[in-house]
Amino acid sequence: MKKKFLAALMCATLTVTTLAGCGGDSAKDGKNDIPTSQTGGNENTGDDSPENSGGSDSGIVIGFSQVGAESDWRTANTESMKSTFSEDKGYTLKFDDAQQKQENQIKAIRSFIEQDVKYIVLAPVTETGWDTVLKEVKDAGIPLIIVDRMVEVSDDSLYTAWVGSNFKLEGDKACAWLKAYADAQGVKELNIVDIQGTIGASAQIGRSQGLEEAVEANEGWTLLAQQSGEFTQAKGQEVMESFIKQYGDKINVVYCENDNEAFGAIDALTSAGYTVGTDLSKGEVLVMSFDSTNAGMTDVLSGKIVCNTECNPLHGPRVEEIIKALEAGNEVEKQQYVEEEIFAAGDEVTSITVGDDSFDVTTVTQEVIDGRAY
Ligand code: GZL
Repeated sequence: MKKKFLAALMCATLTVTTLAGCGGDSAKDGKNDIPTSQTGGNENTGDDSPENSGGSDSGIVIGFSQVGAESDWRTANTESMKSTFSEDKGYTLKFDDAQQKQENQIKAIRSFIEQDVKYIVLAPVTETGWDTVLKEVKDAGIPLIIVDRMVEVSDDSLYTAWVGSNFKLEGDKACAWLKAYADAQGVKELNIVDIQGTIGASAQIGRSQGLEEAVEANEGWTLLAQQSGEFTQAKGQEVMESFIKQYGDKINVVYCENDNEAFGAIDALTSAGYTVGTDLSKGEVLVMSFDSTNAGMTDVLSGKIVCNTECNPLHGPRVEEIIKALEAGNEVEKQQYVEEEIFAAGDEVTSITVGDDSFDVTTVTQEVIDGRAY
C-alpha cells in the first residue's frame, strides 16, 4: 500500500535537503563527475575495499553498495547519497561502485561486514541472487536498507527497510499517456520497439510489464521487438540501430526504459534519416523515456522525447530518515514508495488514469526544468 503522507513528507524533506546538492554533468556528454571507487580496485589506494568519502571512520559508519555509474539517474542518485551522508553531517560513507556486476556488490557487502559498519545500504543491480549474502549481513547484526530496485528474497526479515519507485506503475502511466496521446492524434496503429533496461532489474521488469500489458489491451498496438539497452546511451544506440535494420520505417514508437537509452536511440534514428518528434500523423517517430533527468527533460522541451515518466533518484534524504528513526529506536516502514510525476512535450493530454488513480501530466517548460531538484 502506498504511504502517501509519508512519501509526501519525505519529498518535502528531500526538496529542502538536496536542492543544494544536485548537479553532476550528464552522462549524455560522456562525463560523470562523481568520483567513485570500483570493486576490484579502489582508484586511490589500489586495494579492493570500498572508498571512504573522507578520512578515518567517524560518526555513523554506512557502507553503500551502488549499482554503477551507467546513467544520469545513477549519477544523481549517487550524488544524493554522498551529499546526505557527509562527514560534516556526522557520517562516514563507505561507497562502492559495482560497475553493474552483482558479484562486485556481494564482495563490497562482505567488506562492509568485515569493517563492522553500522548500516549497509544496497542498491541492487538485479532482484535475485541475494539470499546468501543478506543472511550474512543479518547474522552480523547489521541493519540493511534496500534502495531503488527491489530484492527477491525467501525471507523479508533479511532487510530492515526498502525505499524506491513503483516501476510497474511507471510503465502503466507511460502507456496510459501513449493511449490518450495516440487517440488525440487519431492514430490507432502503433508499432512499438522496447529498449529495455538491465534484464532482471526491478525497473526493467516493471516498465516492460506495463508496456506488454498495454499492447495486449489495445487493438492496433504491435510490440515489434524488445532488447536490453542496459540503461546506457551506447547500448541504447546500438539496439536502436539494430531495430532500424530489422523494422525500418514500420516503427512509430520507441519505448526507452531510461533517458540514456533514449539519447542513444535519438542519435541512431536521426543518423538514419528519421524524424524524431511528436506528430504520429506526419510520420514522426515518438521516443518515450523514463527518469526525467535534467538532460532528459531538456529533450522533452525540444520535442525529441515526447513523454518522460519520472523516476526520482534523490533517495539520500529518504534513507537518512530511515537511519535517524532506527537510531532513535523507532519502528520503520518495511516498504516506502516514492510519489512521481509524468511529463510531456505538449498539452494534448493533461491527465491520465491508471486503475482507480489519476495523475496530472505536466507540460515541460524551461521553468519546470529550472524548478526541479535533479
Ligand atoms: C530506476 C533505476 C534505473 C534508472 C536508470 O530506479 O534503477 O537504473 O531508470 C538507472 O537510469 O540506470
